[in-house]
Amino acid sequence: MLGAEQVDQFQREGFCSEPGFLSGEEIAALLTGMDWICAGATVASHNGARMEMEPDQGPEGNRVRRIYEPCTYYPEFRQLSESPKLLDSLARLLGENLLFHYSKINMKPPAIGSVVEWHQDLAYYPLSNTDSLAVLFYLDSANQTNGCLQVIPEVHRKGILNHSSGGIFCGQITEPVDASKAVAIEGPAGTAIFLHGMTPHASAPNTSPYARRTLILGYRAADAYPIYVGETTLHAESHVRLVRGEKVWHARFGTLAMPIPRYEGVPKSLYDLQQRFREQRT
Ligand SMILES: O=C(O)CCC(=O)C(=O)O
Repeated sequence: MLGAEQVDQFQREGFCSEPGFLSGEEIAALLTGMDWICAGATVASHNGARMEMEPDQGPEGNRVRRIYEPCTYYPEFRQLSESPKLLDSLARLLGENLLFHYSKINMKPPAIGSVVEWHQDLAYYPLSNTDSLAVLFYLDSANQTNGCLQVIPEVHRKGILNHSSGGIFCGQITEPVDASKAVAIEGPAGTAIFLHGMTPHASAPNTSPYARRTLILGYRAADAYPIYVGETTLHAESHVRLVRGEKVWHARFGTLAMPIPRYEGVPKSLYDLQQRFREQRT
């Protein structure tokens, strides 16, 4: 379970981490599950409702970029999302009434793994308050050559930065970001990073020969209610479930403004939105 120093760091800096959170056995079981999910998938033939392929490969290319919502569809992932050791840590950061929010696996395959541009997660799904976080589990050792997570500390209480251009949500921060303040979070496989939903974060493309598979689970306080922004809200909320404590039948409101993302069509993912913005700029 997270200790007092880590809880303090999370509150002060907007993130903390715990190397060794997952055992070798747990990592091996999750990787076996991922291999099973990805088996046989190619650009030309894959289940687009369950995964997204890396774009820069031919029709027979088999490198997966993202697995969608593993904790909804596959029992070994769901079990982790409800494990007491994880929920005990989350309760220290978000309180005793906890909602599971979403899950994904970013595969960052060797040599091709896509960039993730600077963004704050809460810009994607505005809530009535900011008690929301993601836990990122490194399933491979992660460092700067294979695109470990980078964060900008101590800005998570300052509000949502601009993620739009011409009034349309771009999925990334569109104002200048001071990347000189960024901290790269390197760590061995099994490291868990607890990332506040307002903390700007990014990761570089994977140019190394080593994968950087990362399982990401989102949680929020049970009194953080979603602000309806259209179909994307309904889709996201279909994965939400109470994992600890009780449902809370009032919404708690924070004082920060929550910008409402406006979309052109329904985007497939963060990668899709960020790619559209890169194309728009060139
Ligand atoms: O995979 C990463 O490096 C970051 C993931 C992320 O920020 C996201 O998927 O929202």
